[in-house]
Amino acid sequence: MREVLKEHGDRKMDEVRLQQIFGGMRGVKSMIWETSALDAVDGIRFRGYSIPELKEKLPSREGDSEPLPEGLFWLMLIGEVPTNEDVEWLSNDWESRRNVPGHTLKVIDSLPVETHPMTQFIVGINSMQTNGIFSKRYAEGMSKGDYWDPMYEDAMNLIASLPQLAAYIYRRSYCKGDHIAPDDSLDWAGNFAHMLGVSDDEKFKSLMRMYMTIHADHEGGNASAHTTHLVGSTLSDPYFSFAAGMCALAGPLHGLANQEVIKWIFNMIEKLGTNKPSDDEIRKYIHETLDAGQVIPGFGHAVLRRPDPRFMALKRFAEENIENDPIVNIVWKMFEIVPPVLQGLGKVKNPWPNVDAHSGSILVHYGLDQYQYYTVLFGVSRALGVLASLCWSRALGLPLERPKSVTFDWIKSELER
Ligand code: NMX
Ligand code: MLT
Repeated sequence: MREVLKEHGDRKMDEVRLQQIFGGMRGVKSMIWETSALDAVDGIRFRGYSIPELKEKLPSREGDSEPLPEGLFWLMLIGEVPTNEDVEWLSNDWESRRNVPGHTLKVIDSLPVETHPMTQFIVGINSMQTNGIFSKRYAEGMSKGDYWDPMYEDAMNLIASLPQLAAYIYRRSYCKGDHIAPDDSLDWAGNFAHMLGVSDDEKFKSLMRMYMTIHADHEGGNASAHTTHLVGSTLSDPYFSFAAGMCALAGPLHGLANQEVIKWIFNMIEKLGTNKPSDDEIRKYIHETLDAGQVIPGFGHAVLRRPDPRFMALKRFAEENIENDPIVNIVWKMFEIVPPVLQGLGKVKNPWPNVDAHSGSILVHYGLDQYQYYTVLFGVSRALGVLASLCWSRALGLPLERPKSVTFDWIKSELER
């Protein structure tokens, strides 16, 4: 990195147009992110591997064909496809690191039980910062060259603890606090499914493994990754940085869209009085939503210009494992009906479904119909990518992020020049 910068540091890599300054910085190349890269047409690649390639190459658990998220984390952090032994080591390492402190459970319990699960999740993560090693080592006086080490320790400890924290929130919110102890014979995602206690069907564990894999990373510019990166660049530790990223994920244009999709479908079913709406009924409901000045959740994307490969992976899972489910059927009908309607508006750059359009329908099928919880699932997965990247940011010694803002007067004066 140093050599390349020394030789080519002033090489132009991009230019910024006025519409990008006002338009949420779409497409402006401005950060380095090694764990994954997003192509507008082909979608996400993790260290060069597409989602179908991950399914083929990453280790899976005996009796299951879905990849283990441990394997993806290894690939993102190290850049190599792990062996079965590597993944087993990582599973055991996370198991030994799992530690949700008692005071975190108390802090969560002190919130009203109807508190949105994302609020509970973010409060919980921040309260676990007392476990932080980076901040302690920094306070003691640590050399810059050592930053990556406690960063890695915090990232690993946090990832190890997130399923238990998240499951605690689920059981507290929806199961009268009847908590389920971890089963250490299971892998990270399988154990998460077990602690949620939603379904005894082994396929639910399989779903969680693939869900935790496909949501893990979406290059660095998305709001949750970018927020984690920005906050981390101040040398805030992984607990603070990831909690900040989760605040970004909780927005309805980002991760919260997964709950909005099922809310939208449930409202439509209630209004129509049937869970088998006709195409015309769905089309009419879509127009009503648009006429009310609202977006169709789960459709569109800031970068993608084709159906999201994560949507297609979930569709493949549903086709293989679910037969004739009313909510899944509605999602498939929407895949046909929504894009031409959005295209007809003449302003939507991507009319195709994103990951959030499909994920909820499969969760409902297995009994997880408390849609306010869905973004927590997305968040547990997103930890894998953003925390692997945070380790790299400290290892590379990337500086404080501090782009330039301008005033409208400055822009007008530039235009007059
Ligand atoms: N329904 C209705 N209108 C839409 C939609 C949609 N699904 N998607 C984009 N538009 C509108 C958008 O609101 C904007 O309108 P206006 O000019 O009146 O403000 C116009 O189309 C142009 O927007 P785009 O440039 O196509 O999209 P942009 O990059 O600004 O935003 C999203 C991307 C994802 C925020 C947007 O497509 C959206 O709001 N989608 C619905 C929410 C959603 O599914 N979010 C999840 C994204 C994935 N994730 O998990 O984070
Ligand atoms: C994501 O997974 O972060 C979303 O698809 C949003 C994005 O990439 O901008």
